Amino acid sequence: MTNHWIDIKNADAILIMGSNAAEHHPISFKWVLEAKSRGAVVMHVDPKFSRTSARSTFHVPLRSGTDIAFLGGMIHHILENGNYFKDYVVHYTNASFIVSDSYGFRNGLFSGYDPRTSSYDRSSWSFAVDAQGRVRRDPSLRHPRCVFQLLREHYTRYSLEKVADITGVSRENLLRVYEAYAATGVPDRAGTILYALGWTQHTVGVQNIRAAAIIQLLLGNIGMAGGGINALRGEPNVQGSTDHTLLYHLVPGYMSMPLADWQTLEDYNRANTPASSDPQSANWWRNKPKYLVSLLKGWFGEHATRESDFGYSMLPKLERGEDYSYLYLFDRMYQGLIRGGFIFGLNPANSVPNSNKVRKALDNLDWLVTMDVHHTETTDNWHRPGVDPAAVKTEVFLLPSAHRLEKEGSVTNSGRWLLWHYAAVKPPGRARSFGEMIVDLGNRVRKLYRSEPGAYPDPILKASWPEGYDADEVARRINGVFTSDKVVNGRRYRKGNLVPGFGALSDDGSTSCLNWLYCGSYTQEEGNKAKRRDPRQTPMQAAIGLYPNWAWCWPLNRRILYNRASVDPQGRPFHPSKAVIAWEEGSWVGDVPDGGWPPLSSGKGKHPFIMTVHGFGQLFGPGRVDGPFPEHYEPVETPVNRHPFSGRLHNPCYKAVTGDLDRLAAPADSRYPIVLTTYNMTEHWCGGGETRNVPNLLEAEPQLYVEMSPELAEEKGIRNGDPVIVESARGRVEAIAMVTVRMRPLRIQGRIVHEIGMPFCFGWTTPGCGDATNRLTPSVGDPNTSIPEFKACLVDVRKADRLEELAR
Ligand SMILES: Nc1nc2c(c(=O)[nH]1)N[C@H]1C(S)=C(S)[C@@H](COP(=O)(O)OP(=O)(O)OC[C@H]3O[C@@H](n4cnc5c(=O)[nH]c(N)nc54)[C@H](O)[C@@H]3O)O[C@H]1N2
Ligand SMILES: Nc1nc2c(c(=O)[nH]1)N[C@H]1C(S)=C(S)[C@@H](COP(=O)(O)OP(=O)(O)OC[C@H]3O[C@@H](n4cnc5c(=O)[nH]c(N)nc54)[C@H](O)[C@@H]3O)O[C@H]1N2
Ligand SMILES: [Mo]
Repeated sequence: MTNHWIDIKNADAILIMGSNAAEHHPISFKWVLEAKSRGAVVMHVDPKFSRTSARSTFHVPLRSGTDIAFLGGMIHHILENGNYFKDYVVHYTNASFIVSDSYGFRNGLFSGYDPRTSSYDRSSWSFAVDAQGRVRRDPSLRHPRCVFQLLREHYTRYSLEKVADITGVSRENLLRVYEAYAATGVPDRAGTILYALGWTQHTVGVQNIRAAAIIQLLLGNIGMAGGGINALRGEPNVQGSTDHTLLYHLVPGYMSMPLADWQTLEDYNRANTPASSDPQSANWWRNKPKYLVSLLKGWFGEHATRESDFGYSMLPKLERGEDYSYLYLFDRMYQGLIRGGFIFGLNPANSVPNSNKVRKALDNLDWLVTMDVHHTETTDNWHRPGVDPAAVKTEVFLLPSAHRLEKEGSVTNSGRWLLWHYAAVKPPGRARSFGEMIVDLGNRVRKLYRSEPGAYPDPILKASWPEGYDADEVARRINGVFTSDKVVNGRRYRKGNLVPGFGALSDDGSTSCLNWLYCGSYTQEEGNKAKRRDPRQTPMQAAIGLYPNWAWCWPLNRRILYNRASVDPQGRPFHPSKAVIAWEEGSWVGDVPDGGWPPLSSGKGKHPFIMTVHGFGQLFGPGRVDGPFPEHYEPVETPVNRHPFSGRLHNPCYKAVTGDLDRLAAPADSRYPIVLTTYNMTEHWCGGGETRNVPNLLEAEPQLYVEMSPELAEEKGIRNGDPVIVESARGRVEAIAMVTVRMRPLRIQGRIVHEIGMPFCFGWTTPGCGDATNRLTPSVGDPNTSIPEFKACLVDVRKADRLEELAR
């Protein structure tokens, strides 16, 4: 989230799209309702009517996978009706930048596309520069090659008629949302966008969010109280684990994983440290070498020296273009390329797409170590229905592991707050926390390497590895310490002292830090700030619900990101009664400003979007692999075979795993005419491995069901409560029909398209509840993130004569 939970109450308009916030993020929704009671309009745009819709001002159904068309129409509406916040757009976004002549867009493809590799050479998506190397700008926004005009041109194609044709949303409903939301494009109103999986789990997932960013920048809603783009994160601590890198292509703190073409630290820094010649651009990532060297110090301790490139050579290097996300991992496993592995608190046999294939892939392992609190479809894979356990070679270990209530540590919430959790009870029996198991395992491997050195022992033996696991010690290492005595800002620090903030991190080896974003969370003076529970605030902070002394948030306890965009160039808040920061008597008050420089008008200020090279919010965003402007493309499996205004039906860069079990339906495939979307459920948690073992939750939601409209049910001769079979090109699933007006038939390109919805939390280890919905979903994903397209695929549904799975 750019903002945080409480801040939602400050919004005048709330667009919830791609999330069932009321059911899956009840704390967010508490603040949504607070905003509503203060007069905010709350809009839910979602294929399914849910409890979120019920409490919104209104709900608008749309076809899964068509959000860019919907949002593109909104961009068009904002530009045509002049609803944008002109001063903000001119001063703070790249609307005025002139784009180089090499950039182009034709018939659904941006310039630089190579059909052989299905990827873009992005060099043509650049800006025109002057003789000093500075980007050319036209603040009047009239230049035909300026971003503003190219944006207008791109989205002129998204007329109401075309958008209605794609999304299935009526013109009236489109206008209702557009008008209500565009009304926030004035200085003293703010709108927020709340999204989650309904946006990310698509082959255009990242571009869905880019489209939202464009809208928020046009309306001047970023940096404002009640504004922002707010990802409602999922699993407890998914924010923390992303920050600390559960993703294969990053190292902690959102820095790139080394690639094979960057053999030395110098290569890495050259490729990854952006340069800006504009003195008014903070270009924050220019500091990356300091963060990387401090990270290497954290990993390799005394072995990280300048002479050894701080241990950089010991890091594994990825081949450019190789994908190690789980779609590809399970494919490699299926191909027999992986011999063994560890699975911690994850139930891929249920939660990963095309789970028939995933289950077969697991059979190919020689050994598998699982760590869970229960038996799941993954831990017990070799007992699954229709399989002879004796025929599966895998040796499986199930290590009893502590439940989250049985261990202490920090959890980072969606608002980037670090919150310390204490263990409520000790784990039973011999169960231990993941941390303890990993540290112990690491030490045993180190011991083995010492006694019988294998190939290349260095990364293992030279790692700065603790003797035992201690959450507090890890928190200190994450914050970072000085590795030699040092004076910073006139203060003397001793070796081993905690680093006060990332401004003090250095690339000379004098600091170690496991995550620069968390630097400042644990200090000499205040200790572990994740433990702070102090409600004090100033009246200005109280006016917007900011609690700066409650816990700590990254970066530097800044609660609202890009908050210098909430003030004019003189430092005066655009919205005085909901000011986030203000320049008063020579300093900033309110939230922690993103950079303490004086206001821009002083000539010594910096542009507010400090994480971008130039310092401007990116309407034109050349950083994504699939285009600088979001473009509507159909899901990989789509009920239509024609794009109403382009020659490209699909995202030309989408990721797909190919193999004998990765069958896909053709566009408008007559065998699979129905759109399927999948979702979480209030009463269960994700794959259900935990909640199906909680009797009252299982009693509340005992069985896999399919939500379908009465119109579709009638067409198929299905009644509420009937057993049905849902089939895709990949699998077949039994479920109970839930006939409900919550699902609506949609009019798409002149004909009726039906969409159905299913939860994915049921699995065969719980008798009688049904089995994985993910046997239906495809292994295709977003080209930037490889997140699977769980939210839209094609199926057919028919009445079943006989129950098998559900009767088991
Ligand atoms: N009780 C409970 N709470 C949970 C979870 C749980 O399992 N149970 N899971 C947690 C986790 S890990 C996560 S990631 C979050 C998930 O939180 P959410 O993303 O809110 O949950 P989902 O149910 O997956 O999907 C959200 C909505 O997206 C809609 N949708 C589907 N396709 C589209 C589309 O193409 N466009 C749009 N606009 N909407 C679409 C669905 O109809 C659904 O209403 O919830 C977390 N909270
Ligand atoms: N079709 C479809 N598939 C999806 C999604 C979707 O929307 N549609 N959503 C995706 C998303 S967003 C997510 S996050 C994944 C989730 O997928 P998974 O991570 O596979 O599912 P979970 O059920 O959250 O948990 C996995 C295991 O962790 C165990 N566990 C829970 N708490 C603890 C604990 O405290 N300690 C230990 N040791 N173990 C514990 C549980 O018993 C469970 O077996 O599913 C993804 N899959
Ligand atoms: Mo999730």
